[in-house]
Amino acid sequence: MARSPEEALKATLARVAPGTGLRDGLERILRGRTGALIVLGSDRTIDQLCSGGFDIGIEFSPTRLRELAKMDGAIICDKDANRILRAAVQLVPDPSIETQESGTRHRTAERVAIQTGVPVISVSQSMQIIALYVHGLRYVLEGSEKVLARANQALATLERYRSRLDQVTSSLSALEIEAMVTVRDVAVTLQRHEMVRRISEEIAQYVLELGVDGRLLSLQHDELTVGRGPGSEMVIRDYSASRTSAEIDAAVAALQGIGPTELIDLSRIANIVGLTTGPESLEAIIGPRGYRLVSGLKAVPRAVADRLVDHFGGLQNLMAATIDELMVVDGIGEQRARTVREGLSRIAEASLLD
Ligand code: 3AT
Ligand code: 3AT
Ligand code: MN
Repeated sequence: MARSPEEALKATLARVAPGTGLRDGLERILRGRTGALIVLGSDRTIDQLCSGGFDIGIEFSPTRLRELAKMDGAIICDKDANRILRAAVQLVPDPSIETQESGTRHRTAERVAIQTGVPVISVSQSMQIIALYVHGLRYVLEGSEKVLARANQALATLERYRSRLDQVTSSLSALEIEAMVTVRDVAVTLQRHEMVRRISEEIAQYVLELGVDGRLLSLQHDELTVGRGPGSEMVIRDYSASRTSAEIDAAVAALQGIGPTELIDLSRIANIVGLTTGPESLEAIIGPRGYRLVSGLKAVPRAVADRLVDHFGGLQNLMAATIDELMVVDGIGEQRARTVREGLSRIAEASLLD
């Protein structure tokens, strides 16, 4: 299970979120002004860095953690913080590992996390902060009020981004019906999809970090994400030179991986998802295959929708198809052909009205 450092950090954030016993213990230590160095997990790599201390092997409790933190040295818990395994341990990580920290506690925390991949928590006595070290990442925990303030800003941003995405999406649909889509229109739609995805991801992390304090935020976030149409994948399938599902996945991943400055650059987006191969104009007209619009038709299963699009090789042909022509496609009987015909007409009318 090779998780990325970012995913491992998220898992650790969830483990120390408000409402957990571990967070309660950390807050007690902070209030008691003693400081602590806590290792979240015990395996051979950790054992090799441990010197001295006492084997304890008791069930975890916040008050026990706080009492043990009064001693010098580190506390070793199991990875879910269900048990406290050792206390007053001196950790001896590889001193050649680079660390940005000063102070023996924080240097040790960072080095142990990098060397073993096991998360380490430091509670600083002098600075009064709780920091997580996960692989090479450092994350300072903040009080729920501060996190909520940022989360609420992100929520407002998501709302604005979503309504802009809805606008460009319905304008794309209208242009598709009229066969007047340019590379620019597609790139803008993908850009907006990605902006929504990013801010939504950020909120999901706040929800995780807030634990029990994030319940309302979580509901508000859900409300802004349910009933969302298909994501960027459908747009890419409609327009990209990439065709196989592995290629489509790669294009989606490439879009999700680009930096914030590249995301402003429409030509770059067009290029990275395979809309164009060179510096062709953003104003070039391109036609959709039709996956996105057809996926909006009710009563047409995904596999049948795909066959339909593949058979007609473009939205315009599909729009022009008669009932008899539709019925040639495997999985389309007369009933379904009528439904498709009516559905497509409705989409056409709706987008002309917009
Ligand atoms: P006291 O009797 O409390 O003074 P101690 O052996 O209990 O000594 P602590 O763990 O309380 O020692 O550490 C006290 C400070 O000593 C913390 C740190 O600033 C310094 N210190 C400990 N070990 C090292 C080290 N290997 N290198 C540099 N400074 C160290
Ligand atoms: P504060 O911000 O003062 O809490 P610091 O990085 O300045 O942290 P200190 O040198 O003051 O750290 O050491 C404080 C305590 O941290 C001393 C000891 O209980 C613990 N500590 C430091 N290094 C280690 C280590 N290698 N293993 C176990 N405990 C350590
Ligand atoms: Mn200190």
